[in-house]
Amino acid sequence: MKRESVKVPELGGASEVEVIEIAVADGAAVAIGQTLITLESDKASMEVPSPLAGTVRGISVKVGDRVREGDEILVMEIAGEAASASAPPVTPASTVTAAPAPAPVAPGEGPAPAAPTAGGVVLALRVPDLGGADSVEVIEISARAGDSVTEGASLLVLEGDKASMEFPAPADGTLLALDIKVGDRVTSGQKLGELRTAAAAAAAPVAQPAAVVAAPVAVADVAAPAAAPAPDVQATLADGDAVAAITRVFEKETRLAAGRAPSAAAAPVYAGPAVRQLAREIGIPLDEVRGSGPKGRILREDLRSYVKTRLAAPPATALPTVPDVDFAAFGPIETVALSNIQKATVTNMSRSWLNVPHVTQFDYADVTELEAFRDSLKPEMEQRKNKLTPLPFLLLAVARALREHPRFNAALAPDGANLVLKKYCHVGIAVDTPQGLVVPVIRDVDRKSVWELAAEARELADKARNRKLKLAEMQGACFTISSLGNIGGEGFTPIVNAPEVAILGVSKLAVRPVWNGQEFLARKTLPLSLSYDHRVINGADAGNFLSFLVVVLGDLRRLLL
Ligand code: CAO
Repeated sequence: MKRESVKVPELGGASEVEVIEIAVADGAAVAIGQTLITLESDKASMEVPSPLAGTVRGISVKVGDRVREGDEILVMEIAGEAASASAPPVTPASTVTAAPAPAPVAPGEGPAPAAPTAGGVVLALRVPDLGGADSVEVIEISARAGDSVTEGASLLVLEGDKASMEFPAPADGTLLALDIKVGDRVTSGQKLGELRTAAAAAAAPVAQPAAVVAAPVAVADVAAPAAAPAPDVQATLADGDAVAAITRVFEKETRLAAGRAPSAAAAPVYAGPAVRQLAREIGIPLDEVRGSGPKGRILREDLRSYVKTRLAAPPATALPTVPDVDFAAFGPIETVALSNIQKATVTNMSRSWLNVPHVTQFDYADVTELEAFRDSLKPEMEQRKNKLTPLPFLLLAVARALREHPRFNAALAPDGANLVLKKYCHVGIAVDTPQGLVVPVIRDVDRKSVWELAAEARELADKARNRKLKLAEMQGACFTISSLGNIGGEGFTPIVNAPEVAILGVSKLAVRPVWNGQEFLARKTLPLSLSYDHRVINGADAGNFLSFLVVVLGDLRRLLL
């Protein structure tokens, strides 16, 4: 194992810069080229890539430190062959290349001179020397043809693999054309557009931008008068090697998302190349991110917070939320925590209600004969110590109805293209408990006697109230019965327990007048309400299913057929 000290590279003229971001942690494994820290001067920032592959063993700087060329950034531990192979490049291989000496454009080079205009001269805007990179990508465009721009205002941002640079307007004037779009790759010297300088600017040479070190400036071909050499400042954007170019993206930059019209109201965005690249990869519009770094600079953490907040927020298509009312403003209140079951009910009911198009069908079953039969069984109930309420009869009738109407014993496949038909018959019964609503499931209802069903319903209901139900005893239902018969009411609209497709609501049995064609008879009638998923079940199906139940409950002998 060998330890190497990684130092601040040449700063291209700046004497002292601030550490604004530390991108690695002590103990972290880093690869060659991976960003270690970001440095920032008054107007530029620079990422310092690692010249070595190894493990960080002690970081010598902290955010806010001001450092100079040669100051130690961190110590790196390099394993085995890598250590000897790396032949201590104590100073990172990365350097910052200062702007080379201006190379005036010779008269006659570039586009044909245009006639002087009353408004000034026409400058051809060209991609500067890319310092060896074949091409760079246009990642932002901040102005469009027709815009009045001031000297130094960002027109667009170019980015290579490791650095980005702003392309500022070389003079005050009007942008005549910008013949590129976000995503285009451009090469050194490529013409990007034209700018007509303001009258005052035309008279004097185009002012040189106040680039700190390597701020790129368009190679401006002065179209007219051709005799005067065009002011020409080239910058280097090193790309694809270990050089990290200074970027001017921190200067007053009006950043606009791709395709959006420039707006005077757009806020400046301050972010380093790595943050910009990450933002672009994830699709985060940087102008929506609040920067928490120095001078409002956007850090990686800010991107994380932005994503977290967006994930937590309801989607744009979400239903309007119920207003959050301060009830205490209207009188005394007490807030009671929901049980886990009640919280699950909140979710389940919302899910079913929002996903299932509900329709509810109502009818009355004449259960006069059933009740007489049930009465006649009272001695046997006592003997068996097993009480028969209407519920086990309803379970039997439902099992038969499900067999006769298989679409009710089904589930809509998540793709919405298939119906899963179930060949078993498990029925859930809604049980009210102090902790909330629970739905235990009686399995194979079609294979059990009314005595077995009564006993099992009671046992499951007791378990539910005593919180003894196992998860398996609440799973696998094909259909649910929700009975409010012992409580009251003439009818209600139960919510389908999705992915089941129907639920039977049972209300209070009562003696009601029934017209038999000649006279009203006093009959014991049971109100039934069948809610169903209208995606799967048609109204006619539901009418048939409920009529079948009514007929069977009216004459239990039909269960034999
Ligand atoms: N009409 C009139 N009386 C009825 C009736 C009906 N539809 N259904 C039951 N009853 C009677 C029973 O016969 C019994 O009377 P007796 O004590 O005189 O014999 C009494 O009401 C109580 O019955 P029960 O509730 O003990 O038994 P059950 O089989 O009807 O119900 C169960 C079992 C688990 C459904 C029930 O205990 C329960 O929890 N009910 C609450 C239902 C509920 O919360 N539903 C949720 C609706 S929200 O979707």
